[in-house]
Amino acid sequence: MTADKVGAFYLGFDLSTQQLKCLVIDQNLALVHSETIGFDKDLSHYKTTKGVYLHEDGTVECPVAMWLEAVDLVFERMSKHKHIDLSLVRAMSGSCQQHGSVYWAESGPGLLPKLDSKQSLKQQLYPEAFSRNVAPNWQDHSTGEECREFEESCGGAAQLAQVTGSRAHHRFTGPQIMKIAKKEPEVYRATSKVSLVSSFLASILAGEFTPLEEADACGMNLYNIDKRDYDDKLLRNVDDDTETLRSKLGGPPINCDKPAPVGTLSPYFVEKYGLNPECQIFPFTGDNLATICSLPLQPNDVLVSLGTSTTILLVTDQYHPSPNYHLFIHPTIPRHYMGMICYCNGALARERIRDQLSETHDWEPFNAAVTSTTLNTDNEIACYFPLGEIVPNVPSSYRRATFAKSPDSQEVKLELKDAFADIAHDAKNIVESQALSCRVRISPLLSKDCADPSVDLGDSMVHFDCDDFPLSEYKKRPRRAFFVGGASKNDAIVERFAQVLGATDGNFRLETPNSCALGGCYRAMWSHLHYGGLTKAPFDNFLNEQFRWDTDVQSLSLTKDKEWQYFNNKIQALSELEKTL
Ligand code: XUL
Repeated sequence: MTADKVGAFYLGFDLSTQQLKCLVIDQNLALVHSETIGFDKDLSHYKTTKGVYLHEDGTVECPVAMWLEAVDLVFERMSKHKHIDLSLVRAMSGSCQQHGSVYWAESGPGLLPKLDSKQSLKQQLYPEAFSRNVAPNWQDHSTGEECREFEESCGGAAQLAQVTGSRAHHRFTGPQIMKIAKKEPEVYRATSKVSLVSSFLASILAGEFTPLEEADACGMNLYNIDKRDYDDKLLRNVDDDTETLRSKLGGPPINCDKPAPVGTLSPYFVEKYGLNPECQIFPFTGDNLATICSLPLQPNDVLVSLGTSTTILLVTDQYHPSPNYHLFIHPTIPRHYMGMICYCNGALARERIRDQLSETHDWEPFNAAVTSTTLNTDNEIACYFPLGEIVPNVPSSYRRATFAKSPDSQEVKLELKDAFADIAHDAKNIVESQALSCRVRISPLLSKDCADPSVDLGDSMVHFDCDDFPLSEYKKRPRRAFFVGGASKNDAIVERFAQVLGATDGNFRLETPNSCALGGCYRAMWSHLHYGGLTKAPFDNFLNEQFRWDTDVQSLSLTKDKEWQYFNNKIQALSELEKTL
């Protein structure tokens, strides 16, 4: 495509909870090398458990020095491999655990440009550069009080979600900094700058303090997405002196609309590990945001992760926030957002029903029920939440019902049941209702032109979460659906999900062991080429063209219109059923 691509490497990091990973790709997006530092194993002297320290009061944190050691170690190991010439690395970017925060002392940022390659990062930065030795981790649960104050200051959960894209969450960085300002005032005073984990790693690599990246900054409950600026009302929860706090946050975040490097690689790494002094460092982002950059996801495409829990990531131009899910500014597509819908109940709930059908935990009877064309569940609807659910936000509950539409009105009448005719009905219903719940939450996040003109759903009002919409809102269909995670290997489950969601342009299945770091590689490569004028293609078009469709994804059968339409009839019933929870 360009001369620049000859012999080029791009690095993508993933600083996650349990490990630091670094992937090397070449100019054809082929994976050349992968290096992983496992925190518990490779840096066992920090005595972390799965990368963190867990405290009884719900505090969960990570030692910052461990991350510094990991960065040196990953380069040290990579520099020993003959097949990767690190001097060919043109650009780096990456992904980090979201919401975590690193606290720099007054002298910290000033030490970064002066690092001596004869010593280690830890020797030179730790502890002097930091006002706090540990970084709050996203699993922290200790900020209930702070979350309440954040929501009250804004008029409630829905209002906070409207401003920042999310309601208050324990792990979000605003409540976390607020807790430190309140409970450790001397630490807060001694803090000159706060980084997110993503901007911390970018700062280390660039050898200078780097502001927060805008997409990741949406995970703080502090950033006003509409105004694209920190929200003073929210900042005041942490510090009445909002100017001081803005300065601690390093000024305005890095705008994601156009790719620009935060700097070139620090001389420390150039001298120590033989990298190129012109290697560009592009902004790092959060892991979920990097995951959507690892796939050729275009607006109105959805990624369905069928893991222990079900998570949906999607690309949208619709800013339609909800207290039940998250919206972030998209890290690489201007004027777009990433929607993230996290369900608690996924595989576990399905497995309970599987085990009622098979003592040996065999999926066969379950799958046979899910794909059965003779098992009649047409007038059945059910919810299976062995764990409290986030979407809808309800305690642990089970509901089963049959429903009927009254002939003279559009109303749907439910009759609650203790059980269906047999457990096979539950198998079919759980997969369908999990998928239908996704469908109705995705709809308001799809562009208006995703509405299927061939169906008429009528205009009866339906309610989900904070939304009251006419049924016609749910005529929308995503463009493409990508399935990942353990249960995506189960044909029966994934096919049924695909039918309920009704993507118009294709269903795909793929494995994503490296998605976060790979998203970093792709962002580094595209940003480098775009910034250098070597491609004009927007990120999503670039990746669609370059993506290794032949090897990296499996195409599944296209959903037939009729298969999708079958579920139109169950939308009102699900809405009515959720009202009973
Ligand atoms: C997202 C979240 C987790 C972490 C995991 O809001 O908290 O997915 O990002 O690293």
